[in-house]
Amino acid sequence: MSRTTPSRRPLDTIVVGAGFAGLYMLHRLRGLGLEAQVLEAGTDIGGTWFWNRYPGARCDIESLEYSYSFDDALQQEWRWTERYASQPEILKYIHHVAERYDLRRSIRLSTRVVSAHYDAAANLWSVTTEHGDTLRARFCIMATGCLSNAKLPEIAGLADFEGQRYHTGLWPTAPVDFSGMRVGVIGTGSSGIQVIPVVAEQARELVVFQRTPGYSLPSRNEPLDPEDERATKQRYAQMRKQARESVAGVAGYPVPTQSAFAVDPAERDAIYETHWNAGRTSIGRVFDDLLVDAKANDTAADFVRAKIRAQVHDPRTAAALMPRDPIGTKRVCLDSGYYQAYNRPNVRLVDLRATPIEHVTPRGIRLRDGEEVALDALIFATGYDAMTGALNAIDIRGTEGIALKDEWAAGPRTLLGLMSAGFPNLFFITGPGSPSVLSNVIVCIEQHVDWIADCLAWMRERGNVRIEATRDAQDAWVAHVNEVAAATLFPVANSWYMGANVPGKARVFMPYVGGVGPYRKKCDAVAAAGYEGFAMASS
Ligand code: NA7
Repeated sequence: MSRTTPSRRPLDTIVVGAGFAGLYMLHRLRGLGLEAQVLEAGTDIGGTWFWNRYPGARCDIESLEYSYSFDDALQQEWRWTERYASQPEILKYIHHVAERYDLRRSIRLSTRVVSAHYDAAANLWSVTTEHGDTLRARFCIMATGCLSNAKLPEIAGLADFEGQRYHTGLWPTAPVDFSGMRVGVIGTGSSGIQVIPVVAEQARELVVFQRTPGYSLPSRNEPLDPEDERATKQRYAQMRKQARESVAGVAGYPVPTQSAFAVDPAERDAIYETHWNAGRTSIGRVFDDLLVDAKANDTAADFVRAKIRAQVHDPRTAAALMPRDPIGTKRVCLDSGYYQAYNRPNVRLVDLRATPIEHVTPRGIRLRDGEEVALDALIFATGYDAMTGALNAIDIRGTEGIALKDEWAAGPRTLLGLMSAGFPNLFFITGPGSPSVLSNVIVCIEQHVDWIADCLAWMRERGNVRIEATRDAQDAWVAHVNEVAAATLFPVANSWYMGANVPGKARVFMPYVGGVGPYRKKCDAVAAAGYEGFAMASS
């Protein structure tokens, strides 16, 4: 690895993506004296927080925790204004970080990567962009995000619609005003639940097309109290440590130690009530059997269903909004006035289980019962080809030209979510097989970036230039990931964790459910044992 490389010679590293992961990776690589080029498809940095600028977009992890921890001066000096930060504020933070560490000079914007091919003879990755130019580097690091490949629904006639069209994950940079318009929203996951109450206030009419109702709890978002902020910042080191050792990357969620049936029903409901009032998604983790025992899960699910029912005036709408999956097997949402939006006279819910969409027409949506819902604008809050979508969108080829897409046809195969056998010197940040989307992802991003940076430093000290996951270690890790998932209720739901939202995608539980803290320990142990399970080479 060279420390200074003329631009036409191969780089040390290419990083794909300039979101939270890519930016911190760049900072760490610079710290090691490695030359890095970041390639970013967007017209600006920010990743998820660049693309998801729909009205109401907000983080569902508290701002004091959903932020970098690598520099105490940064975390002490940055001031968050709300308990849960809005998209504009998070993007402002990301811009601040880029300026503060002078990152922009190594980032090429508006540059989508179309292929990444490993040249075994040269031990280099050739990365080609949409503009046709090719860069070469010893290491290629995918910071492409878990939820970055936006997905449109498979509905006939989509292209015929003559009104305005938006996807929450590809929102335009210019503000959109829905005043006076008839707007349709398809999808009621986190994004739909956030966009619906805001658009309901603007639009003349809002029609929500719901396929599967989810669980949402009130966020109880509020301005950050300066005293609370000061107190939190005083114990930041301890809080960050707790988050790193926790199950979900968030401090203050003690690991549950008792069954939902260890307490009587009145006491249980009182406990649920406390969590309902806390403005967090902790309700699904109160007891140790909620995610493994369907009957235990029902006690929490029934509690939340009753709360939903109580918020919605029209009994038919309330009934259609009742979720049926076990609570927690799809991401539990936090909202600001979602259920109340259905009490507005200009908002209507169409339950697609009862009345499916026949097709989209130039003027709206025709339902199977013959009604045509007239619309001026359609918002797709239909999610992502999650976890593997952004990687499979790039033609990634490893040794002997094998395609990552083919290797992963029956589900992603990685060692620790960090590398895949057959693809030397290619790293994934928060890849499938790591806790990633089941956690406060910033904690996992920092952990992966640090692990990769330490690994590169370790290799350089020993003159190693090549690292690859071994098949045996990878097989064992994939088996472990599947085994822990199979012991939970997660595989029961048709979730994007399972690839169930993409027709033809293998139904495999992709993230690692073993917990952020235990996972970190495993990664650290592997590194301490000289990167056990990874093969290294010095030429
Ligand atoms: P999600 O959570 O994948 O939600 C997508 C929603 O769109 C969900 O309600 C889907 O229903 C619905 N959907 C998808 N396809 C269709 C079709 N064809 N017809 C009707 N409805 C459809 O994506 P989000 O963007 O809300 O959230 C993703 C993550 O981002 C979230 O977990 C946070 O981590 C941040 P389904 O449930 O599949 O029946």
